[in-house]
Amino acid sequence: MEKWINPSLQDWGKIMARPQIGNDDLEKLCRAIFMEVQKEGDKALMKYTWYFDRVRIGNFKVSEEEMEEAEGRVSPALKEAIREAARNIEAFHLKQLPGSCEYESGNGFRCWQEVRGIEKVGLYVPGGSAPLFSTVLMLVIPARIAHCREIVICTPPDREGRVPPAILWAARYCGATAVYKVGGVQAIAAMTFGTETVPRVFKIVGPGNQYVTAAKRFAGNYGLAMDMPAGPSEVLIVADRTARPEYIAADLLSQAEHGKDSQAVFVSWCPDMLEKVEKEVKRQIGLLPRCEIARAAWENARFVVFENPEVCIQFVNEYAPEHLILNIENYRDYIAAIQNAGSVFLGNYSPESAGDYASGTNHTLPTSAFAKAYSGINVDTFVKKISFQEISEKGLRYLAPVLVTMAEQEQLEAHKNAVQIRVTNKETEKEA
Ligand code: HSO
Ligand code: ZN
Repeated sequence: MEKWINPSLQDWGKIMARPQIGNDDLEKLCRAIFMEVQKEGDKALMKYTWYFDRVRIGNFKVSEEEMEEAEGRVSPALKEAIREAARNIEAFHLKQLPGSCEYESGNGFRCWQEVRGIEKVGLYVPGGSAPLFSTVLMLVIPARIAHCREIVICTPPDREGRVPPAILWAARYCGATAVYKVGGVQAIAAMTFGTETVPRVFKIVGPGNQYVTAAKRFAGNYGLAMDMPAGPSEVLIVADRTARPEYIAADLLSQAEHGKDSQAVFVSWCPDMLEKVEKEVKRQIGLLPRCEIARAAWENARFVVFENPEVCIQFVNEYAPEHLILNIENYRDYIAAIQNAGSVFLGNYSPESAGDYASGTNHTLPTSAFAKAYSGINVDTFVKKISFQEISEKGLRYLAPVLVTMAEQEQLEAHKNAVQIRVTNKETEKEA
């Protein structure tokens, strides 16, 4: 852990540095795999699944029998927990569904906008040491609320060629159309072109490692949309003396246990809080089953004392954390000043874990300061908007002088004609 006391502005860059993501080699790898998947389809998926995941898969689509088997392998307690989480996530995301809007000019024309779900979306659910089935809820539920017609999931198989039962159960429960046992760059390529078994989609959404992220960017060359680039997970906690050091330590460690590259940042204007939190972290970290990962991540942790609350908030907005926890007494006073963050947790009783799983907010969020320009996953991620207009003859006559003047200035004669051909007086035409 690195400690800073009242760092000067020049040092902020060092404090805020995240691990670099993206490089040329990844693009080369993507190009090779994409080309092969485009040409060879499933055959290429089999080759790369053997190469990267060390398993031979005959059929990538999770079968009905596998789904049934998963049903029996998920405990009733976990099913009930998933149901409650899904209820909250659904209720919150339902509120996000955008409606149509209209402009009525009063001069014979009107414009409006309608919302449509993206027809086919591909959701990527990462594998790894502890597969996070909660991500299934966070991706499928908003896609379903947005009325996406086809919601497919790609997720890597384990060495036995299986997908964790909780992922399959959650996928079916939340309403995914199908699950495919394929991960990595090859999965993204499969959803870009479509293969014999994996369907082509229009947008790819979901977290992933640097390979998956590079592949999502690469899919843009073929017209696919994506959600946002993903980097290692991070949390920034701001606390004052009303905060409980043991809570802060627990939250920092819940971040640290995600991965060795996770980043936990703690800032305060109360210097004594730093010592207290550090002591708590030392006590709690050794008790964690994933303490090896947490200890490695702790190397990237940063503890910073700033002059006052205002400077803390200024730092928050510069850092643009994926998760922000405001553990301060009068946190409401600071909400309006928060400009850049993925998701914010307020007060002593809002741990990040609540939003990770079940309170209703989404946990797929912008990392690496992308919160300056990107939102986390929400219903908007899965919709697009179409604009309409209806102009009456009277309306076009009203607009004609504007349109003609502008078309003349841009020297686009055909544009001008398209207006004039409609408004030129029929009687005058006959006489001419
Ligand atoms: N904190 C992670 C999400 C997660 N945590 C899933 C537990 N399971 C990234 O926001
Ligand atoms: Zn988490």
